[in-house]
Amino acid sequence: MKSPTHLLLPLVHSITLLVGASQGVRAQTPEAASGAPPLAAAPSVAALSPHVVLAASFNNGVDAEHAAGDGRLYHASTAARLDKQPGLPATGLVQRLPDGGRTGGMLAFTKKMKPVVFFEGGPNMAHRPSDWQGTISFWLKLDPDKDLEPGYCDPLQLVGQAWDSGHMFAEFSKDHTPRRFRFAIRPVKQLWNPDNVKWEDSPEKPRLMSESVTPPFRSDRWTHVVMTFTGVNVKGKEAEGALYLDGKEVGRFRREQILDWDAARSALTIGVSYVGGFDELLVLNRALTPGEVAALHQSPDSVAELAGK
Ligand SMILES: [Ca+2]
Repeated sequence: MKSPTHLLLPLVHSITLLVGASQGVRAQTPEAASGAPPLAAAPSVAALSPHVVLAASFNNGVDAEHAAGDGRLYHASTAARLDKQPGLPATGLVQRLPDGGRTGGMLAFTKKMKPVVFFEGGPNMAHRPSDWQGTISFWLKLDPDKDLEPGYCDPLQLVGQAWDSGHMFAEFSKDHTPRRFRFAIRPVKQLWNPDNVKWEDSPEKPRLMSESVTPPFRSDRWTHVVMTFTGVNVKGKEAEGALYLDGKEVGRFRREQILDWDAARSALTIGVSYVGGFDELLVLNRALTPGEVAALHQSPDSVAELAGK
């Protein structure tokens, strides 16, 4: 039996196509042109569709609707990911709920836990050993200061075969009230932290991350997170990262970024030490512009619009 949400996905895509077609007609008819909405000038979210490499709505299951590689969601007992199994951990500490998401179903993380939940990396994050760029988009629902347990929390990470090989992450800080929210890219450890300085004390931080000191997360609504990056893995040249919350740019950071990865062992981990709702994950193979991020934020269902093909 098909769920209503399942039926809706192609419908939404069809509407998108019809809107696009009607805009084409409108441009040729004077009476319609006078009533053309200002939206006509905004970047088209549907046009980004060819750039999607991973899309997961969690509406009909935990696996991705669209994936350039293996679209199954996995879990493993530790961050080393040596014993991966499909699906969510049997402990039930993270569950897929059939509704309550930003659209349809969602993942609900109820307690800080040791097992990690992840999609495989490589093609699912359009990994490139040189001049890598991309965009990660997802939605969170929580009150960080009430819901999170002590310690750092990374709702999303891009990791290689080992943490010290370089990584990217979205992070709630651990010692601030309110908790700060960050997007960081850190290259191989010897390049940024050979003396093993604590992260909060690192003089490199401004070049490695952007942060919001008063992020807008709330338990009664969904907040949109977008992280973009360009120029990663280019020797002698600065890469750039950017963080957006609810469609607005928080900040940018620049530094040479060399991540020494075995791409076959890379992963996109979800909900590390996280407690709250997670929904609508999209990964694209290029960095979106601020205008495209704003358009994506306005999309009522970004996964259906971009991956409902
Ligand atoms: Ca959903």
